[in-house]
Amino acid sequence: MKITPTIRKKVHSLQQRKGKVYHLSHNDLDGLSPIALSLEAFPNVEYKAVGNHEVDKEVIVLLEKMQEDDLLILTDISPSAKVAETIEVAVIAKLDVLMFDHHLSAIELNNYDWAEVAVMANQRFACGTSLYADFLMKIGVLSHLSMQSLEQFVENVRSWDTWDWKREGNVEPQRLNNLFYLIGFSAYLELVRHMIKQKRFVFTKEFELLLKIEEKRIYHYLRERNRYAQEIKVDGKHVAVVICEQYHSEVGHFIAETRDYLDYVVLINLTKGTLSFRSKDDKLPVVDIAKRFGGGGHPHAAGCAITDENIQQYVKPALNTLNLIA
Ligand SMILES: [Mn+2]
Repeated sequence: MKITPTIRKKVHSLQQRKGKVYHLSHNDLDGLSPIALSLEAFPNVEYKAVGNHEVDKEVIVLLEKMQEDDLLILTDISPSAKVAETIEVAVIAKLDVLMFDHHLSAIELNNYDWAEVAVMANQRFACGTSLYADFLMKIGVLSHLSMQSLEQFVENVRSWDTWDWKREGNVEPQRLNNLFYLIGFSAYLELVRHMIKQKRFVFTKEFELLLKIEEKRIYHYLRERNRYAQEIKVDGKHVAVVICEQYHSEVGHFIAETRDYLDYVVLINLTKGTLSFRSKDDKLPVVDIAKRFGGGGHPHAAGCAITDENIQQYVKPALNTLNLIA
């Protein structure tokens, strides 16, 4: 994001409590982490973390609520082409919006001045948090934090979200994500805001114990989900489908690794009404399938809402686990 005098002026007036920051972000680790940074950078922040299919609706609500002094920040998510056009109209009519995303499916939004979509930055995979942190640091609103701790934190999130941790054999990012799931949104925000003010980004003994227990539980959950995964054929592709209400990235990865012959894996979250598609780097890009159902994401990690069409294709076969239980 190019830091223009207009952006500088806006940030300065927001820091003087003139106007409000509305921060809409993704509801995962890479979505919550930018919110923690906003809460440190600005005195008046209203935030919401949502799933990909809720972005359009929420953006419209916020644009209607916003006043000229306010700023809308989007991180790790992007609106549809249609709602992006609605944002552009609002921006021309004097509302301020900034968006930071790293999903390839949003790359065309770079045509708008208010959007920065980068899959890579500084010769590495980028994430929503790293792009937003770079912006906030450049503009100088995080100088009260410990730079060493902040960098460690952002790198953990980046490494987690891009799977670099797996390639580099670093377990710290995974542990941060485990803790996030364990303690929930608000406790995570509180913890992160505390930790980025410490000299280094390290967990207390209590959190270490919690993590140890959770790691054991995840170990069993992955194996259990793999056991329940049903293999089906969809359009000639070999697919595994399974109901999965938590740790869907890990479950998807685990099943794809264990059953190397699969083209892709579908994780079904019935509570949230979503499908997550996962495939290994050398396999079919699943983002095209997600897009067909109105979703989006990365080439090998994508998602969409459950619809009448995909319920027949993916959800029904996953419920057919009686043969396993018997
Ligand atoms: Mn992300």
